[in-house]
Amino acid sequence: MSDVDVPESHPRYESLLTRHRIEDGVEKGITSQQGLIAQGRGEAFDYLLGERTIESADRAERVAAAHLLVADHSVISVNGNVAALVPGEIVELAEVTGADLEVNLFNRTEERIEAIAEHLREHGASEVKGMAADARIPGLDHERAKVDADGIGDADTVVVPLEDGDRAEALGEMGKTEIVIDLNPLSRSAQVAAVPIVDNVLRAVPNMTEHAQSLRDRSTGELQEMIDEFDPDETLAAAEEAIRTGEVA
Ligand code: PTJ
Repeated sequence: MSDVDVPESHPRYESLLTRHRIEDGVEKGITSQQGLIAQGRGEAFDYLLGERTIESADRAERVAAAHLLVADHSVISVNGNVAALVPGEIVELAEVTGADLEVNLFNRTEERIEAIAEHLREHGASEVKGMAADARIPGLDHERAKVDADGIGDADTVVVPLEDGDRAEALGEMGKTEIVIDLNPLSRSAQVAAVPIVDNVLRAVPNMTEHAQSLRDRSTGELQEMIDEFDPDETLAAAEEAIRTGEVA
């Protein structure tokens, strides 16, 4: 079934379209089979959040944009779900903030790395890292630990959407500033992030780009002040509250 088979009047139109994008991703060899399960998990949390960007997530997205603008070297990590859902949007975020793009997979295969890199290039990326895999994240088993020495290995700030908890923790231990996008505020990835963004990657990525565009002319001092004022625990608590009460927090 293709995108056009979903009637726009369907109450869950967006959600069904998203499922098809993930399905297409699996068919193209971009997304892993486990990506389908991850999508279902994400959908459940998105439903509880009212399928909207809550205020605390919008604030986190603004601070994330500030981080990307002040970073010496920022890298956006791309996995099979992100590549299927927001390929053009992630390329645009990288362009606007000067971040590198690196394919970094949980279920790593060389074929999938290459297919994702090609998919990103088709969406306008000029350079995609992740093929060299000449550095390792300490404390992780072999495949998940592979990163590029001049990419995530060297970065001071990393955006990790839909990340696995162990790797998120290990990246944090390397002293990197981690921006995590995850609809589950209780996930370990969100809990260890300097900036947890509890929002759907579909909404979070374009919103981060918009914030980056509007913050571009701010001084480093102003951006740093915004960063210093941010409290990740408050953001997570607000997301939990929104899920429990249905109130915009
Ligand atoms: O492409 P690979 O091999 O790197 O694999 C990617 C997945 C996502 C399959 C892998 O990292 C994985 O298994 O992840 P988990 O452990 O299932 O965690 C995924 C997290 O992302 C869960 O907490 C979901 O709630 C969340 N999530 C799923 N879809 C979205 C999402 N968060 C934001 N936006 C989404 N669209």
